[in-house]
Amino acid sequence: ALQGGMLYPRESPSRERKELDGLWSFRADFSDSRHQGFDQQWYRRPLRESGPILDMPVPSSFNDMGQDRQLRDFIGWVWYEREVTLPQRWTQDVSTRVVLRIGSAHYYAIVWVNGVHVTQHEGGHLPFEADISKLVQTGPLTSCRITIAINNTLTPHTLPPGTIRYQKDTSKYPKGYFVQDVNFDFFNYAGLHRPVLLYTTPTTYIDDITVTTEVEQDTGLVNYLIFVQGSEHFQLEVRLLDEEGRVVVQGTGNRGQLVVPSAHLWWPYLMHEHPAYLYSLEVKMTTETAHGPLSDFYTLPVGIRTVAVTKSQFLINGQPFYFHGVNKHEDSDIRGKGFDWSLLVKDFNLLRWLGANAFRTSHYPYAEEVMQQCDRQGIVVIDECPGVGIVLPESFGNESLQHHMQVMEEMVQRDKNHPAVVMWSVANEPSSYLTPAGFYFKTVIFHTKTLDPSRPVTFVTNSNYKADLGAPYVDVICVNSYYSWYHDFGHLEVIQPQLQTQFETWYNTYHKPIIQSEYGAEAIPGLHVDPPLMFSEEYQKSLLEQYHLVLDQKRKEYVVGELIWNFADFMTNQSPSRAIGNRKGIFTRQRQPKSAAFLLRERYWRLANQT
Ligand code: BDP
Repeated sequence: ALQGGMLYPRESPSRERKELDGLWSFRADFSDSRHQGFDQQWYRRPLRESGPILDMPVPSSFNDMGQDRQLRDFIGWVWYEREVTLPQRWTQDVSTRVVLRIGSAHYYAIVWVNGVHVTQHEGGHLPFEADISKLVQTGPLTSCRITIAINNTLTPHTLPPGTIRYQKDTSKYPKGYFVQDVNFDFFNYAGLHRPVLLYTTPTTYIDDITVTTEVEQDTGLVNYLIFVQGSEHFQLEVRLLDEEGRVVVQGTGNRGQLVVPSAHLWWPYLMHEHPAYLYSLEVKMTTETAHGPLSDFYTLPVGIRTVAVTKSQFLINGQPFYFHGVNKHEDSDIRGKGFDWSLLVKDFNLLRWLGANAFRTSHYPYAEEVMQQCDRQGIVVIDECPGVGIVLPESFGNESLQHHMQVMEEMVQRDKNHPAVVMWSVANEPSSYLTPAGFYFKTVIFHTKTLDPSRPVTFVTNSNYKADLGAPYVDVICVNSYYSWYHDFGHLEVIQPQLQTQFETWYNTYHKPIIQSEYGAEAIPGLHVDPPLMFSEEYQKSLLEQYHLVLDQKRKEYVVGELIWNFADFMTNQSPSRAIGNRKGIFTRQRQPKSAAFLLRERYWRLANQT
């Protein structure tokens, strides 16, 4: 299992934050060897001394920043660097611990501080940190230089997987030509995609908190487990505060159960007049050191709610929950997959306008700031790991499996305390019919359930119900289908019989609730054709209408959700079937509605008022 916690860095009386977002120095290694940065040790001195540098905003993908096609499609090492001035109290006080935290770096990252290697990390969608106290607390130093080398290359054993394909025939390709092949449908944006920051804790500190909740009649039970690092001897006090700031219950020790009479439950948005109720768990650690007493404070938002799955229902707080929502991507103009507050607020406003009560983090965990917003607004999340495009046989081997389990550990570690997260998804559309897929998914799903026994686990399938070797292990069947889009092009009349068959065959085989986890059609905004033809706004709308007829029948039985593909248009690799990205958004990439958005809006509000 993982060493150490991954609590979101919050300010408190014992903790400070220093955001490192803004302009960093940047250089892509275009050398023939693609390895010049390491050969010349670019981390040893300021990056500008190594050659020409660019300004690069953080957080952002680097790809769309310039007018340079080579940088947009760059594969290999890029270097980021930032000089930081530190407050004296961070560098002089030996009871202060200074931590560098990187929200995400896609895909593989190596980090140096003042030329000294401090950490490395594999995986483009989860945070990692390094304790840099020793480095910044030696000598009269007031500044430090942070260097991060990032490589976006994907291999059959990365998550998501990919393959580098060389073309050596010089009669057809220029010297050194190679491409990155992937089996997923979004552009492999890269860079420092999420906030980078420094934060402090005392040297004895609250390292991790795990909260799970139960409900008995109208009493809420909050189970907590706290890990402290830095000392064996400490006291812990916990207080649970309501939204008015009143203490409702207190406890002591590193584990316990807080009993909350007449608890306000965390309800999904639209399911209750006061949804998304959040308590605050205030944790206080005190210890004695050679220099006197030391305290650490951390406050964690807590939602009291339960999740359960029956043969035909998904229950939140014991009530049947129907997912009516979207699949998203972290994607927008210019910044690519870079986190952006304006985009966050706009997207959540659009979700509410739509009447969406849920989304899936297709196809990788999203920024922590997004998850916090879901907790606050009562938007239910299916939290998906970057297991997308697992289709080649070599991606089902032991090396891939070990890494997949490591990613699940990091993801559960990061997201376990979010009440909005109601289910883990370990993959999207793998070749789950291949022989090794049975053992592979059994192992990953079992591992995830061990890490977090409190939530159901699924993966999203597009295999045939008979051939799927992973389906026996999931709690909820999530199926993607594109009737009258990728099959029987233009024939909307096939949707009803095919969708009906889909639901009945899956249900009769597994007797588990089903979510239509993707369906949709492309529409180029402004293209109008009636009677509807593919790629027109009318076709997208008509296709959804046909799906809805069957969904309305089956949701009375065992279908527990529908998630449109996709919330917004998004960038993909170039191909003859993608006209500047995937156009299955009901909003454009700029977040303007297509006709289908109004149809879904009417539907989602109607569904909300029925439950
Ligand atoms: C599904 C994938 C999704 C694609 C979508 C599509 O899960 O990532 O973008 O199809 O082709 O197969 O639009």
